[in-house]
Amino acid sequence: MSVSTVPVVLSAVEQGILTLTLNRPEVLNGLTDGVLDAIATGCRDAATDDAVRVVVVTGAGRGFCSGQDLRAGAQDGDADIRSHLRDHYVPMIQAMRELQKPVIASVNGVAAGAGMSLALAADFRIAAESASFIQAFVRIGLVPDAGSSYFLPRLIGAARALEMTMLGETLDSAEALRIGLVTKVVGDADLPSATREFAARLGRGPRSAGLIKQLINSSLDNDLAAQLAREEEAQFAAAQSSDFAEGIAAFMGKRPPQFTGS
Ligand code: LHQ
Repeated sequence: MSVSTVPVVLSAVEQGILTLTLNRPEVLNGLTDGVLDAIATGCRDAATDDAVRVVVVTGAGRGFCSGQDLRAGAQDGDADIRSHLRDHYVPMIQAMRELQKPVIASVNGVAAGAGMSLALAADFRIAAESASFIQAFVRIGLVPDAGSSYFLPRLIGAARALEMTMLGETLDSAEALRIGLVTKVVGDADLPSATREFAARLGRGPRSAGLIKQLINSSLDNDLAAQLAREEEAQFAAAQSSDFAEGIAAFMGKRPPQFTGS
């Protein structure tokens, strides 16, 4: 038996942007434990790495991510879906959400099942024209997992979320843009440069950007009183940052600020 040494997720940092590329193109980047753990680790490491200001997740080849690798599951004889979700899917989704830095899904092709969940857990989705989105779970008799049932109604409303998850139909990128599922759609060849440009803009942001991510995400689960308390906490933290001092100095000096993310 030969063991492949090709990494299932490629990792590269360039100009403050950490790009995690799912690298199983022969199965449209189907998810294995190794892939899930590598994304989780990449996001956790990014939290403490000052060289990383933004994380991009994308796929090698013509697919973004086809969801759980259905063949790997069968091979492993992995009947315990609950521990599989708890031990590998949940940590990945939480690492992406808890990271106080922006995460962009650069959706280069089909995002199906938990592959769509992965895209939804990102803070922004930039899609190639040929990208598509499928809540494929129902097609094989399953329910949405890896956060799809949480993110989808919040992004597109309950009625549309029900339609997508119960019918399992394919949504093309134009329709995804129309209903607000993606930030922008670009030509296939332009996806890497459009992603870089968007990531670079976010990467020039201040320390408060990470706190803003937390605030907006918590607002969907909190009442007004709880959210006002969160704002107070976050504003206190932002006011301690050197980027706030820089923001004020730049305003007074009538010059653009140079934020460092600290
Ligand atoms: C694949 C896959 C794949 C393996 C394409 N696995 N090989 C589930 C269970 C347990 C625990 C946790 O959570 C979950 C959550 C889930 O994610 S359930 C949903 C799993 N995903 C799916 O059901 C999607 C399955 N794939 C498809 O429906 C199609 O491949 C899509 C619509 C994504 C793309 O269709 P096409 O563009 O026509 O490509 P293709 O079907 O020809 O696929 C290309 C190759 O990739 C092919 O292999 P082959 O050897 O024939 O060239 C596929 O078998 C393989 N592949 N998805 N998930």
